[in-house]
Amino acid sequence: MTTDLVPTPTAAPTRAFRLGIAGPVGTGKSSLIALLCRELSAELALGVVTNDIYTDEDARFLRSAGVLDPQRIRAVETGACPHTAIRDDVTANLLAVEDLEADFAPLDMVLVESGGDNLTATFSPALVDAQIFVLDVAGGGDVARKGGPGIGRADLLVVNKTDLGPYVGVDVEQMVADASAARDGRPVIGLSRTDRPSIEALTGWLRGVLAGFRSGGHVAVDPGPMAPHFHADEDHPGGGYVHAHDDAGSHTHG
Ligand SMILES: Nc1nc2c(ncn2[C@@H]2O[C@H](COP(=O)(O)OP(=O)(O)O)[C@@H](O)[C@H]2O)c(=O)[nH]1
Ligand SMILES: [Mg+2]
Repeated sequence: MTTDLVPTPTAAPTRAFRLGIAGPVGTGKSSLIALLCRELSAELALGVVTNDIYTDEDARFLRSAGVLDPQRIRAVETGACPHTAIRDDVTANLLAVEDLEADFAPLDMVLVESGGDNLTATFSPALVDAQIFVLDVAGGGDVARKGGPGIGRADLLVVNKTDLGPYVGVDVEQMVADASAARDGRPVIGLSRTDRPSIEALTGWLRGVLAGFRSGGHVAVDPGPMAPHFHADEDHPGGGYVHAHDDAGSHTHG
């Protein structure tokens, strides 16, 4: 008799589920986190980590929103290169997440907001178990089609502020369809804080992923590194540097 058919028991995860929220500035990441706290804090123990370049503005916004105990919202100040803190050197973020988990044990979920300085910034799977990439209709209907690692391969793409479609001349259905096509069937949700069914689609997706994580069946997927990009160089006006991230997460400044 062999034991080949005996399933290997999967250890239940002992830490909180970590969810990253990435996307350009102003697309509604902080608002989405506030929304999730409002919707889920009665059923889940939550914590939040924000990343800002020089300030703790996102953390202050979320604390003042009154959706979560302010102590459960921690800010990481990332310095000039915020995408680095969620992908290449995640130490400060991991410490913030682990501190929250220790201070408020047991937490069910920690939400991590990216600094949002670049359209193609993605989280490292070493920091988060799953990531949402947020676009908004005000950014234009073409953005979803243009793609990038987060748009193409994040666990969920949110096309936010669908209520603004008529005002900015964007066909929301078409934008969501273009986004779905760019993602090979990965999920896309058109979201507005004023559209109840869309909020339920978001929380439904999240409950599903969380259930998968708890049963040991969830696998963190890396959307891939961001595109090479250009930073204005403050120390050398008129200058700048190209900054690339390869698969190993190393930097080249040239
Ligand atoms: N019309 C509309 N505006 C929204 C929605 N969600 C967020 N916003 C607004 O978008 C702006 C940027 O939101 P914020 O969450 O700060 O974006 P972040 O920079 O990605 O964190 C704020 O003025 C929000 O009030 C939405 O569903 N509809
Ligand atoms: Mg924000």
